[in-house]
Amino acid sequence: MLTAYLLRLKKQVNSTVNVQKKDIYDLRSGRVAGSNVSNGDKWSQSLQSVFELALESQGPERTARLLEKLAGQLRSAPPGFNTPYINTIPPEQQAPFPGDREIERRIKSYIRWNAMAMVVKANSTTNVGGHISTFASSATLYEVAFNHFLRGRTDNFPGDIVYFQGHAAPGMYARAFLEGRLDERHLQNFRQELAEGGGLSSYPHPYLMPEFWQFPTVSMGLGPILSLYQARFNRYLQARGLVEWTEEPKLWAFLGDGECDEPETLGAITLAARENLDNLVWVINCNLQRLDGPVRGNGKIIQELEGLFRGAGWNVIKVIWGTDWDELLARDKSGLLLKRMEEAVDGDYQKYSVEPGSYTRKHFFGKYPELLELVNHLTDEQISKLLRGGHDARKMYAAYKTAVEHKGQPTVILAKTVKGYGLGEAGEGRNISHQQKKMNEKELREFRERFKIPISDDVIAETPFFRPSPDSPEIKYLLERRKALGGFLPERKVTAPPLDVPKLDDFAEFFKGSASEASTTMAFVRLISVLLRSKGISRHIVPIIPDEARTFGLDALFKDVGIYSSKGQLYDPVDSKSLLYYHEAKDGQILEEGITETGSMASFIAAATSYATHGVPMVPFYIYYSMFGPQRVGDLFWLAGDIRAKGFLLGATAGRTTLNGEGLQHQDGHSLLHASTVPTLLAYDPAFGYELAVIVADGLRRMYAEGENIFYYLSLYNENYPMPPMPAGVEDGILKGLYKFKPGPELPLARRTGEGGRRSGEGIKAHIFGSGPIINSALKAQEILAERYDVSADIWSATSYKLLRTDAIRCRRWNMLHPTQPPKKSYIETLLAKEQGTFVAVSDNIRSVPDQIAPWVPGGLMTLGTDGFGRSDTRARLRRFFEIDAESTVIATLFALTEKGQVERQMVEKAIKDLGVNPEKIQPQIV
Ligand SMILES: Cc1ncc(C[n+]2csc(CCOP(=O)(O)OP(=O)(O)O)c2C)c(N)n1
Ligand SMILES: [Mg+2]
Repeated sequence: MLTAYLLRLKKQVNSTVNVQKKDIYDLRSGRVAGSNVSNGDKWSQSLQSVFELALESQGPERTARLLEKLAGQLRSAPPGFNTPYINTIPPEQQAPFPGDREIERRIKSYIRWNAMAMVVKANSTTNVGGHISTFASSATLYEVAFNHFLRGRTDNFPGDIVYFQGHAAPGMYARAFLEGRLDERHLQNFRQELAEGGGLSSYPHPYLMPEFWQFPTVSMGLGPILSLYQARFNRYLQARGLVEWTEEPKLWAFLGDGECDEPETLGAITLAARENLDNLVWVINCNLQRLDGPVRGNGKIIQELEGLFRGAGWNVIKVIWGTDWDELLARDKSGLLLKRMEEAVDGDYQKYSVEPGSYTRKHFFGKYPELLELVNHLTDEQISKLLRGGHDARKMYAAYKTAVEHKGQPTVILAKTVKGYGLGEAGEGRNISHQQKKMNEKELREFRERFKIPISDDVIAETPFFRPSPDSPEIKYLLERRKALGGFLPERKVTAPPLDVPKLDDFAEFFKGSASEASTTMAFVRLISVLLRSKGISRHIVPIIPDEARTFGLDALFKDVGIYSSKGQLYDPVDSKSLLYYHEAKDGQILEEGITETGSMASFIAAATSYATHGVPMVPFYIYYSMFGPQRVGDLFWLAGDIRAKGFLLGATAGRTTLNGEGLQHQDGHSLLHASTVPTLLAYDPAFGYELAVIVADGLRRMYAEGENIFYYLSLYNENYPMPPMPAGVEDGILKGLYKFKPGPELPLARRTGEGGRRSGEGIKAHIFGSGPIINSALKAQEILAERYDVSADIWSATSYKLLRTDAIRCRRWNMLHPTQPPKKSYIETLLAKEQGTFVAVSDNIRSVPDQIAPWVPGGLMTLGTDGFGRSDTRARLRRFFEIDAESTVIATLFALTEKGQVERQMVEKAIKDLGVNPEKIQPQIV
């Protein structure tokens, strides 16, 4: 049947034009050559009539199947979404290059040289590392963008948002050097930030270079996913009327082809198509190599990516071949050149970039005699210099122009390059290219010749930096281009005004407490609704949820502030009649991300940096299952610190025993420890609603009124208990991490003496630190200790072990470095100095969380925690299992007292029996 169709097709088509395979490729790729326009038209008409014929006789379904089969046969690649292995933009449709190619080439060469010199120099005297080959392959991608597309910030334009490939950082520094923004000393100190006078950070780190870098990228995959959610966040800000732009900024993400193996890179690309993010352009530097070797030696990374992106709904522009190939392709009437291009795999192409032209002649063109003839007029040298698309400014310009003008879809540009381009034997196309950091004198000379750098023989071995004088045509041109495009990039400027944050009094309702039982999650839901009504900041609040609103009781917000949807709500929700219906709106305030903690973190980061990116401070509250926080997306937590994020992360359903029933994969007892590792993250574990309110109020003040570059992590729990009123004067302690919540009873001196009891004549004192809902274990233990064992235990609420620890470390360090001056005392030391007795901490987290402060607790700290895997069971049984319930806390306190000699060991044994604890029960932790 298919053959019959093809025959009919051929007959039809032959009646209008002469069928050639290349024409089929042209049609397939949408290429309609200028000179072939009429041919193309005829082709199109002919195919149209065949199509109509088929429809008429076979019906739509059968026709669709036949066409699909036919299309599959025409593709040499496996069925999918591929076009032929040629440039997407045919030469006739290529926008002319508007710049001065010669000057731009020279500028690019100087940047290449300085980027290389920076790394070589640093590694001649140190071992600090650096990369030459990434930027060497992408210099043209960046230079065309810098000279013609990337727009800087002006008074009425926020600037394009650009994610630079981390390993290409030397190129960005080298450009800033020519621009006069960095001087020789900076370049000299590349990767030597602690050198005198400062240096340059290895990669884009806003924390380290806050006036230069905006977006950290070097952990592969994070730049790409940030860019997706940032592009959507830009639309969110617009839709909510928080920004007004005469022109919309574009987002550009430059990334590596190897980086596309990261699930973070490709895992969320459908979002951009679904949201019609035509403000987004990805430029993938397809140098066919990653660190160890080829990305897809046996296949073609460009084709693989094309299929994926097209399938995901993106506009794909392939820039594979440089201008030199246009003429060869035009002369290739048989389609054989294209066939050969499609046959060769990336491993072959890598080899062609390493071997001399004679090799390519023999092995690439030589496979078919007709192709050898096609390049007869070229010398081996000329063949070796046939450019790949990503090294051709004209091709890249045309691609960028098409990309920025494209409407309705995001665009990805797949640019084929050579890794280590220009390094010659020092690394061009070699598998060792990524790690190359040194060049010998011969290699330096060759590099200099190839790029015509005016550096003389007598100094070349020192790899001096080269910067033409400020009135040279190159510098003038470069500065004029940046001026025309609005200013320099990258550049980070913070212009956000402070926010009118609510005062502590505005949270008065939380300080009164409530007799009815509530969880800290419920307290948070109440708190966010207060904030959403607080005039000064309500519009700036961004609630972010990964499909868990109902779990946390946040679905109440759906109706009130709406879920952001660029399309509004095109349907009548099934629950439209209910009070809390699923309400999507174009100006919705909630970001309901679906089941993606990675995407939600990317949204959090976009909102948390809006103060710097857009000059509009936003206050994200991202609430999620705490187990799927730093454990799942820890690298993004780390990045949030680097990027100077501000906002609140709320790890809900926290606690290895408080989240009962769910078991090992859900019950979190360690995210507080993870969170404690991020330097700018304040990690809190509040027990009561008023603590939560005090912490959030102070956080708002510090971040949004005082402008501090910090962010917050708070554990939230789902256990209900009465929320007590706030004791007087505890605000400072809440914020610093520890305060006395409930003093123990005044006990008479020993009532019992002798065997099995306490030692006579001593008032026995203990202190129990509790946090989160486990403070209730401590409170109950307080009663048992007093009633049954005559021990008076003070109960403390430990809101932040991390903050207590960092403060203590700070003081001790100062004392060490100022040994003869009066020593400073940390908060915890001062607080506990007055206290007698033994100290115990009980937590729903692993012991390492409270252990953080052990060195500063007088007489040491006995810690109880939830080390080990969780189990699904009831809270009571789980707490006994992990030995953090009231009874276990009593036993631990008594035991701690025996270590001080205040209680006889028999008393502990008795308590174990009295309280029904099995001393032979299994220990939860396993190794
Ligand atoms: C998450 C992560 N894993 C590993 C690395 C180490 N690494 C740095 S560069 C690189 C290879 C990059 O290859 P590609 O993305 O193709 O970049 P290019 O070829 O342009 O240098 C690797 C594995 C990293 N930076 N981040
Ligand atoms: Mg690569």
